[in-house]
Amino acid sequence: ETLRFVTTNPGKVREAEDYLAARYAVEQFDYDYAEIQSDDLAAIAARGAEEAYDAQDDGAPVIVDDAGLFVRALDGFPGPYSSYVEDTLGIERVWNVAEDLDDRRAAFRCTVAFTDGETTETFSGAVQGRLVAPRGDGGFGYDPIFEHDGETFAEMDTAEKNALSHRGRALAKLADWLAERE
Ligand code: ITT
Ligand code: NA
Repeated sequence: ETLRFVTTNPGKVREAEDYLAARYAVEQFDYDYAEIQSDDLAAIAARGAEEAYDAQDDGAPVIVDDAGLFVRALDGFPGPYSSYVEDTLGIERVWNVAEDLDDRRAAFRCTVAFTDGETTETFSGAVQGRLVAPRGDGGFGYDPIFEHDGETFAEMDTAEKNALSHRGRALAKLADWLAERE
């Protein structure tokens, strides 16, 4: 059975394979759903999943993944604006801002929304870390400046990142829920 992962980001699909490939053929669905203005990642993801579900023709289940970087000393900024900030400032300049902070703690948060047209469920995960000067060339997005236990996410391979990450935690909950429904 096909599962469409609605995202413009192939890095997310790569990370999801580990959790979903046993059950589904995971296909990237490069559809830009309307992100509603909200600071609630679960609300954004659930609405996005339902919109994308309706936009395909064959009724395959879909998932949407909405994530962000929340910097503690900046009251959670960029949070829901993480994508815009990465595209405009870029991670080097985010690091330049973070470098001037005494407290460089940050968290990644992720919500995955699943819908099969009948049931919509959301699953969330978070991971704490701190911002550092960029290191590593794995992963994507803010991974080079996010350090957890001495390693940046960009220095980890997919399995290591998944075992710790916001997305890995959300996907593990989704996989458990899917297994229980069978
Ligand atoms: P889609 O919305 O099409 O899925 P996106 O990359 O814009 O792709 P998000 O809005 O969820 O996805 O991501 C917000 C930002 O956070 C964006 O700049 C991502 O690169 C970044 N991001 C998300 N997950 C990340 C992760 O695991 N590691 C590093 N950066 C991440
Ligand atoms: Na997005």
